[in-house]
Amino acid sequence: MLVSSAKVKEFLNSPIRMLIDGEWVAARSGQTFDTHDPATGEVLAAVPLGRAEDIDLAVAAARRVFDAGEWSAMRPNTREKLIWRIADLMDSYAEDLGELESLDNGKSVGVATAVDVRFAAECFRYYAGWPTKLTGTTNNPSMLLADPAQEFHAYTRREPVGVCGQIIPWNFPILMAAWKIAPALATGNTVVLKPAEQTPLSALLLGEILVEAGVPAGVLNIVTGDGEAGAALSGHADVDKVAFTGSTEVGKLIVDAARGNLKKVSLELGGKSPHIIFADADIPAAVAGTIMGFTFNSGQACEAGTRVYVHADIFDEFTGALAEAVAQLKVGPGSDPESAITPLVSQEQLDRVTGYLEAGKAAGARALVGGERVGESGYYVEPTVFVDATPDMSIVREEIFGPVAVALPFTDEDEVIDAANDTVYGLAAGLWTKDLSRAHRVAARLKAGQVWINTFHAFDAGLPFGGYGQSGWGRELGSEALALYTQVKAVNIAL
Ligand code: TXE
Repeated sequence: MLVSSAKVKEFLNSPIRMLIDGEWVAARSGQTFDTHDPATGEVLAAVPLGRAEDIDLAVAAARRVFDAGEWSAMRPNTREKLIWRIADLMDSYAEDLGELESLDNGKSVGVATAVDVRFAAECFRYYAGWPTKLTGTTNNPSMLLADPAQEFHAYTRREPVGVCGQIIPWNFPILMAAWKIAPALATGNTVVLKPAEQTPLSALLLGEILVEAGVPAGVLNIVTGDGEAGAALSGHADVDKVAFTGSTEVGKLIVDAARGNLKKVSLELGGKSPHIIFADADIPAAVAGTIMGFTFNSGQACEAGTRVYVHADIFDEFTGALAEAVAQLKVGPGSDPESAITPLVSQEQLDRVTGYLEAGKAAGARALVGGERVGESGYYVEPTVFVDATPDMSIVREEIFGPVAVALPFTDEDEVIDAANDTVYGLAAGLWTKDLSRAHRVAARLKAGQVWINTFHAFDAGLPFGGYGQSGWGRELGSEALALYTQVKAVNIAL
């Protein structure tokens, strides 16, 4: 394994530690687990295996600091400068963070640096603006039961929720950490973050950056570990809110675990997003957008556009051009700038995706391009487009989380809207057309938290993201995320 960043070399050559109450510590049990390089399957590092006892310590620290008001009562403009400093430090360490992300997750170094790390820094910068802008309202209550002569003055305050447990996945490790930490800190909460066991490293380097920026001890705690640590965090009686990104299956477990103290829950779960190509679309642009839609991050994106509905009049032309372009995509390691399709994150994910490829073929679908694993080492699969599929097949209904799409023909607008909405999910949708009226008409009828028109995967820190249906609860990013991390208090004074 070749590492060019001196910072990453030093990080990997030192014992990996978790961040609890401002200290870099091993797990209480002393146990570790291995994280792997997806390009080769080699062990990258041994990481502390945090368990319930470590979560307890982290929650106690976050609680103490929250209750002391050390963070929430900090002047908003001081908090703003501090969060902005995190973003600046991320920019200055972008290449180190990008390389570490690529090593741990498998994604391309260039993409990790230019997209994941940059967007993560932008997320901190966006939320740095909010502490100085959090306001309540003044109200004019009627108070029908009170003495008509009595006057009142009422107003609302926006207050932090408290200790936030945040559990994140492995597909965009540093970005998901930023989406969670930035709004929580901007609104005065304290945090216990549990990164995914496949990709725990970049969150720890981000933790170092927050410490360097001057975030006080105990405000951000990071406990590495697997689902056991996640379960301990989501079930913890002293955690006020849990934010989760991951599978719909685990999302339901989080809801169950949160019952004990009725902690607030926000969830960003799976998807099976429709991507609709109308007959009047700019075909070369739509082909490129479709490829981006299902292959970005090797398809390991919850919003991936994997159900490609193509108007029957252009179906053969479009899928022919799509297959030709997909066949040109280079499959290779994240360290090679030419690689368009990098390895999947783990052996488990490789097995899951190849299982779907086999299920698709067995059900009678045909791989127009791709359809196989690549090589014997590393977790690579070919980018794949299925045709001849029917709506009941697992490749049409279930989230595959690999570079796999299925193309299905349609003939009219109502029919394709019904097909697009025929899913338990509702995270995102895309459509390609030059007809402005149709674009808005269809966008309004798609049951998805995010609709892209003539583009796909276009994110902005100021635009809310989240799902309809079983894609989740609540919206991250934008001003909407403030609602996840604040409570509103009404204060009413008899004058
Ligand atoms: O996810 P898990 P997995 C989908 C995608 C993928 C599938 C499985 O389809 O193929 O999920 O991936 C923690 N209590 N997405 O198994 O298990 C776990 O440690 C609390 C979509 O990796 O949901 C990790 O930190 N936490 C998705 C996090 O949950 C628990 C991104 C996510 O892991 C837990 C990832 C428990 N009982 C996968 N069990 C998206 N929405 O982007 C595990 N965890």
